[in-house]
Amino acid sequence: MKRAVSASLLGLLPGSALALQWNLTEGVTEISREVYGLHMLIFGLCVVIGIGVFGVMFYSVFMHRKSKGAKPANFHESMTVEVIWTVIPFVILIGMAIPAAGTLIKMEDASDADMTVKITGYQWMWEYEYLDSGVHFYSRLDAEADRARQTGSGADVAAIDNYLLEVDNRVVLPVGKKIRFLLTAHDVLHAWYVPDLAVKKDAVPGFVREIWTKIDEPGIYRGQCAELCGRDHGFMPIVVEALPQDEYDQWVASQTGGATTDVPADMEAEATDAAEQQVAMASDAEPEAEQADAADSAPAEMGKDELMAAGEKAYKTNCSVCHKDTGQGMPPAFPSLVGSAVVGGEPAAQIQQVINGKNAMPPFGHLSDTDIAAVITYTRNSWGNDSGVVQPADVAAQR
Ligand code: HEC
Ligand SMILES: [Cu+2]
Repeated sequence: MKRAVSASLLGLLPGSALALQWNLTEGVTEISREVYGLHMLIFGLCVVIGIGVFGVMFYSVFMHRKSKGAKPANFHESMTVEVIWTVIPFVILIGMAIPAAGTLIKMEDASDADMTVKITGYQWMWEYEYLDSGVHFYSRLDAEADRARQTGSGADVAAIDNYLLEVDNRVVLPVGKKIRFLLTAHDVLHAWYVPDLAVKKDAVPGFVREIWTKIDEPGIYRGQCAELCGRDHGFMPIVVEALPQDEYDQWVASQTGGATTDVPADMEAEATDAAEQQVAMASDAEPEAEQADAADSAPAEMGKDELMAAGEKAYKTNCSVCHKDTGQGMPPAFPSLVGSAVVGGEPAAQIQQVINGKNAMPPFGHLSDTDIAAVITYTRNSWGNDSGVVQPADVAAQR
C-alpha cells in the first residue's frame, strides 16, 4: 500500500510502523505522475546547476590560489559576462515554466466530469456529499485513535494501524472516472490534501472551489488537512478508497439503501457488530424474549441505565474535548452543561443542536439515533442535572 504523507511528518511518530519515504510520491493519477515528473526534472536541473557552479568555483579557488602565484584579473564591466549570466538563467526558467504551466492548466480544468463530490471542512472533520447519488456522510478521526490521542490515555499508539490516518467513514470513489470536487469550509480555512492524487487545495468559508482527479488504480490513499485550522488540525485525516466501478456501484447502493445484497464484507461485519451490540444492550435491561426484536428494529425503546452507559461512552468520545468529563466545559467559549437551560429544556431543541451543531459546536448528525439519544440522556442526568430520558425514536423524529 502506498503511504504518501511527507517524510518529515512520519519522522515525528516514534516507533511508527510507517516506512519513511523521502521523495515525493509518484501517486496514482496522470496529474500526480506529471507533478512527479516535473519535480524530478527540476530536481535534476538543480543538481546539474549546483555541480556546475560549485565545480567552477572550487576549481578556480584551488587552481588559482595565491600560493601558486596567481595574479587576480582586474577588469570592469564585461558585456559578454553580463549577457551570458542573464541569458542562461532566462533560458533555464523558460525551460521549466513551459512544462509546469501545461500541468497547472490541466489541474485547473475540472470540465466534463463524470461525477461531483462536495467536500466541506469543519473543525475538525470532513463532510462529503455525492451530488449525483445523494450519498452523504461525515468523516472523522477513527474512534480508537481519537481515544488514544487524548492526554493521559496511556494507549500504545505504535500498536494502532495508521494512527491518526484512519477515519470512521472513507471517501469511496470509482477508478477511471473524472471526479470533480467542490471544496468549501464551514468555519475556518482547511485544506484537502491527498498526496497520491496530487490534490491539495484550500477550503475557504464562503467560497466554493473546484478540483478534480481521475484515479487509475484501486487502493487506499491517505491524506490530511493541510491548513493549520485550529487545535485539532492534526486530527482530521482523509482516507480515499478507490474501487472498481462495479464495487463502487454496490457501495453507493448500500449507502442509499437501493440494494442490500452483496454488501462488501467489511460493511456486513459492521452491520453485524451493530446488531450484536444492540442485543448486548437489550440483554442488560430487557427480558430475554425481546432480544430478537431489539436487534431487528433499530429505534427500540431503551432503559435509562443502558442509555446512560452508552451515553457516557459517546460523551467521552465526542463531547468531552469541549464540554469536559465534568460537563463544566471551558466557559465562555464552551459552555457548561451543568444546569444549562438547553439541557434542562425541551428535548427537541437539544436534539436539534446536537444533530446540526451551533456556531462553534460542530454537528453530530453522523452519529446513530441510539448514540445521540444516549449522549443526550447522559447529559440530562449527570452532574446534578435531572431532566429525563430521550429515546432513539425521539431523535429519529427530529432528523
Ligand atoms: C468542538 C467543541 C464542541 C464539541 C465537541 C461539542 N460541543 Fe456542545 N457546544 C460547543 C459550543 C461552542 C457551544 C455553544 C454554542 C452556542 O450557543 O453558540 C455548545 C453548546 C452545547 C449545548 C448547549 C449548552 C447551552 O447551555 O447553551 C449542548 C446541550 C451541547 N453543546 C451538547 C453537546 C454534546 C451532547 C456534544 C457531544 C455529542 C457536544 N456538545 C460536543 C462546543 C462543542
Ligand atoms: Cu482542517
